[in-house]
Amino acid sequence: MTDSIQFSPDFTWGVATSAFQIEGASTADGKGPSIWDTFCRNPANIKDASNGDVACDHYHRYREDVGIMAGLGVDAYRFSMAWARVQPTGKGAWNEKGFDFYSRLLDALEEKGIAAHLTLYHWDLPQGLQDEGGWLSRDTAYRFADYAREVARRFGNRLASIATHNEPWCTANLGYGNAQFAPGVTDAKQAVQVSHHLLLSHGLAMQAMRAENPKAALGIVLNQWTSDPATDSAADRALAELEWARSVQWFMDPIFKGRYPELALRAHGANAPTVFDGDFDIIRQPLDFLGVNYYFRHYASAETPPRTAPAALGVTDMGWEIYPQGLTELLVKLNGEYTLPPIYITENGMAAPDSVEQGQVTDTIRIRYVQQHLAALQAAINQGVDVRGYFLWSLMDNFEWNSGYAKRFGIVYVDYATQQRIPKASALWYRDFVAAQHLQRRAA
Ligand code: PNW
Repeated sequence: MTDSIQFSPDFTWGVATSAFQIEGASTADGKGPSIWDTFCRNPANIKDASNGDVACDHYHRYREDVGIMAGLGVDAYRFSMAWARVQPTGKGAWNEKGFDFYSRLLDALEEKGIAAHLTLYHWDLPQGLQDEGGWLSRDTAYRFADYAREVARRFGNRLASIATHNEPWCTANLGYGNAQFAPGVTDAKQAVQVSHHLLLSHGLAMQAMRAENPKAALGIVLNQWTSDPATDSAADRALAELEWARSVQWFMDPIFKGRYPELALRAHGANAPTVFDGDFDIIRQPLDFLGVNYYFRHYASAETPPRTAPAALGVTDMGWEIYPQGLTELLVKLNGEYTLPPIYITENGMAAPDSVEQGQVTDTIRIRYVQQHLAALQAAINQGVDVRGYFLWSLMDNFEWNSGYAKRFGIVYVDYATQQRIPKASALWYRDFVAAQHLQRRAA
C-alpha cells in the first residue's frame, strides 16, 4: 500500500525515543533523581512495579543503538535530554559528565550522518525542583529557561532542532489531573495552573535560546487528536467541541494567537489559571517548527456509560483505537485554524504484544499501522499541509511510563534480561521503505 507513496525527496525519516524511557543509569556520573525516579519508588504506580534504573541501558549502549539506526538508514533521531543528568537538582552548577554523555551521543550520530533532534523536557523534572513546588511554582519556568539557554549554547550548532516540551498536555493532565504520571497529583485546579507554567516556560526558553543561538531551529511538540461526537446529539457535539478546546486549542491558542480559548476557560471556571500581565507576549514566540504526536482520535460521548469508538481497524495493545484518517483530519483542521510553521510528526506508532519466535518478531500489525498512517499523512500533504518529516515511535521497546515494560512500542525488540536488540519485521520494513524513498532523492 505504501509502495505507491512518494514523499518529497527532502522529507525527513526518523525514529524517536526519550531519555527516561531508554537510558537507565539512573545515578551514573552524578545524575540527580527526577520525579519519575521518585514516582517509580512506589511500585503501585507502575503496572509491573518496574522502574527506569536500567531500562534499555542506552546510557552504556548508545553506540550500538546508533549503529542500529544507521542500519535502518534513517535520516534523523529524536531523543530527549535528562535535565537531572546535566543539572542534578535543576538549578546551580552544571554536571559536565552529564553533558559529556550527550556530546558522545552527538559524536556517534554525526559519524553516521544522522541528524539530531533534541527535546529538552520529556517529563523527567529534577526532583530538586519538585521539592520546591515543581511546575506548580512559577519559578520552575525560569529554571527551565536557564537550562534551555545552556543547552543551546553548548549544542545549538550540533542539533537539527530543539523542542522545548514534549506533550505538555500529558505533563499537566496525567501528572496533576489523574495521577497516572509523576508527580502523581489529582487536583484539577493544579493541573490547569501547571499547564500555564509549562506554556510560560516554553516562551521563556524560546526567548533564551534565540538570544543565545539565533540559527537554531526551535519549536514544541504537542500530542493532539481530533474529537468526534459519538452521535449527532447536541450533547455529544458540544462535548466534542469542548474536548478540542481543552486539549488542542488550550496549547495552540496561547502559542499561535496569544490567548486561551474562551470555551475552555469558561469550562475551567474557578480552576482557570492565574496569568500575569505580559505572559501571552512571552508565550507567543514565533516557532521554526511544530511537532505533532498522533496516536488516536478522541471519541466524545455524553451518555452513561459513554459509547466507545467503533474501532473498525482494531485497537492497539494500549487499547487505543487505530484511526489513521484522524491524522489527515487533524492536520487539515490545524492548518485551517492556525498560521503554522512546518510540521513534523514527532511521534506515531503502536504497542503490540510482540514476542520472539525462532529469533524473529513478526509484527505485521505494526507495519500495517505505519503504512496506514503514512497514507493518511500523504493525504494531508496533498491537501496543502506543510509536513517535513515523520518520526516513528519508537526505535526500540522501552519503559512505557505507568505501563512499565509490559507495553512494547519498538520496531526493535529489547530482551530486557540480556539487553539484546532484535529488529522486528517492522524495522526491516521501515528500512526498505526509507531506502525506496531515498532512491528518488538520488534520482532527483
Ligand atoms: C506519548 N494519552 O505519550 C509519549 O510522548 C511517549 O513517551 C510515549 O511512550 C508514547 O506516547 C506512547 O504512549 C502519551 O493518554 C501517553 O493520551 C498518553 C497519552 C498520549 C501520549
